Amino acid sequence: MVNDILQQLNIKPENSGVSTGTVWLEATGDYLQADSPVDGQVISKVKTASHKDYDTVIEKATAAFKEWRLWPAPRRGEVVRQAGEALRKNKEALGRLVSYEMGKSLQEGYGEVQEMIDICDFAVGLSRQLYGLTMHSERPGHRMYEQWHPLGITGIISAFNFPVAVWSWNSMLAMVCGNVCVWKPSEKTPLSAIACQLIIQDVLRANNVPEGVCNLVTGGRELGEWMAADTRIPLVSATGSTRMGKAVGAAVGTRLGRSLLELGGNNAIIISENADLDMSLIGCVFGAVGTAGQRCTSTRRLIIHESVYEAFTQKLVKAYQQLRIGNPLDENNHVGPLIDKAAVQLYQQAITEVKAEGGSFLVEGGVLEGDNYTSGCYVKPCIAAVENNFKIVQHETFAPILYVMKYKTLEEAIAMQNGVPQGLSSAIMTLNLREAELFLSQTGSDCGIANVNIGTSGAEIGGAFGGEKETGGGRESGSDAWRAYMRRQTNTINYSTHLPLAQGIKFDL
Ligand code: UN1
Repeated sequence: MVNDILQQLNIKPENSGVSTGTVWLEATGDYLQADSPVDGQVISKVKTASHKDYDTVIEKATAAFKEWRLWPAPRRGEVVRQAGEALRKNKEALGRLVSYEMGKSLQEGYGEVQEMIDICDFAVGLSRQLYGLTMHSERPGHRMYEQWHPLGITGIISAFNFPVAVWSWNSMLAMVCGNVCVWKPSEKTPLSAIACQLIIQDVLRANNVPEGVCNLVTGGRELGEWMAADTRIPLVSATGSTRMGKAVGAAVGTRLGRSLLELGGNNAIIISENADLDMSLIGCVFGAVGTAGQRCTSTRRLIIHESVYEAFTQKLVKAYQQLRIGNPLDENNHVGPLIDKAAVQLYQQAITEVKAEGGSFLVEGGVLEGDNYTSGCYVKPCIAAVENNFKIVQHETFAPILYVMKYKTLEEAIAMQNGVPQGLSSAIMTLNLREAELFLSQTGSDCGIANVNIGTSGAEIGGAFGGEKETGGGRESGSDAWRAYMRRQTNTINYSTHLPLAQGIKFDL
């Protein structure tokens, strides 16, 4: 079945990992093995970008920008519209590949491709709405307005957990804005990236899009470092760990480039005494175990009012007992594997640390063994009762470990929710208007995303996506996130016969 998908997507046993959008380059870097955490099989080999290949791509991208920026934005939007159509046609196959290469459930694989389709639609509309403001000048016979111009190359560094959607959020917006893109996907999921490139290359060719508008470079950490330091890349958009983001942000900052950072989360849901507990359960369990806890929006902490703590944790434990862990391509399973054995180790270490700090487990974790789990990447979602100030609780562990804790007053709960270094997503479950509004107010959640009566994960593409503090401050996807991909120019035009100076300054010759 996997071979069918590879064939359908035109992925070979050996692939070049370097493309300029319309042309595949003969890559000259090392080989990367693409394997699956589902069954531990090597899927195929990818030749990565050497420094020379990288340079070639950046040169092509630089040249392509000179032409691409001249295309009217709605015409660029038409290319993106067709990219969306191509993704629609390939949703099933690409969703399956994402599920197999990354390990998320098939439903979530399809959901990820759906996000790509939706962002294409969004970007098409946006291509006619790259609005600037007009201002009233303080001088007679003058007009002031602002325009938004493209920046140049947008570097996109994406993570394994959303191997394709994050690229589309960035690239589809960047492209309608008139930028060209250079994408470095995670070295853990190169095939999903190659598949995307193959899907859109026909669209690019059919529309005579210049070579170098939509580029792919594969490789490891070094490649990311080249991009961060490269003055030819005015904007680097990076998604991943806080450690990676600090390095990228510092390198880009040293050259006063722009970075758009979308880093770790430590997302909490407050379960109020006024919550609908049955409804809350779905949001909490999906948030904690969906994608095996490997979303940056995964629910890591539940802050539960003491009066409903027993009742709600009992519901949770019961729900966890019903979870089916196994091959994510089998739609009967809820939870797939972690991305690799290194992730399994981090999960185990975290459990050890929780115990060492005095936490106790309501649902025990563990690594699964046996015929269905031969890759060694399947773990049990677990729940631990902890204190918010435990060192391990302050840290984002990319695994299905859910921390629960009690609160007495909402002020205390909000302080706990905000009392971590990260600030991505947050939620409150309550039917009480005062509680909900306080949570959303300036004294409430300090996160980029704050929800009422839904969980922390599964944000829609229409809103701006990102968070505060160690999450990095960047916003991607919907709303006016497009502005990050453009430069603003303020224009003042004098159509009078005089040249009056601003601020009433007199300067006569
Ligand atoms: C991520 O985990 O990097 O909100 C992105 C969500 C998805 C995106 C997550 N729409 O869960």
